[in-house]
Amino acid sequence: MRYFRLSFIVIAMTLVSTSAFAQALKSTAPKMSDRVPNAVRTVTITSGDDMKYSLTRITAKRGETIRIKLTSTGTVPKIAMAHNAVILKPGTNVAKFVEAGAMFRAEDFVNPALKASVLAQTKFAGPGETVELIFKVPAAAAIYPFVCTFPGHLSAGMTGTIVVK
Ligand SMILES: [Cu+2]
Repeated sequence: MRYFRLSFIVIAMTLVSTSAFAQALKSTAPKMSDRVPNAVRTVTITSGDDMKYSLTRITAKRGETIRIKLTSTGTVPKIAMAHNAVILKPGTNVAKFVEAGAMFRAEDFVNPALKASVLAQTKFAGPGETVELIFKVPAAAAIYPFVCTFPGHLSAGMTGTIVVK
């Protein structure tokens, strides 16, 4: 009799703790609506002190959402060497855009007057840091340039394109 009572208690406790556990899981799991749009594809890019993107051509589907993760693998202090990725509207003159931002360090070297040309941008990554952006690709074929706005980096070759077919 005692044995049965004991096993009853054990089963009851197991049930309680299992449902408590399930409840805890339920409350911490993010709701679908809290998440970034589903089917986000992550594209990983690195760049070091050589001021080059590891990937300069990204192909994307119309209407898809991509996340670009940019990691700096360099060692030069951030004040002198930092990298970002700024996606620009098709047809933007990239050289002129970067040149116009050179005086705007506080604005991540993006001239506020040219903000309308920016479709998405990361923050700056210093050594070992990773930054990211989310870009909802418009539903039309186009070529979107992206560039690092840190002065001097475009002339070192730090630019690429997102090709949407
Ligand atoms: Cu850079």
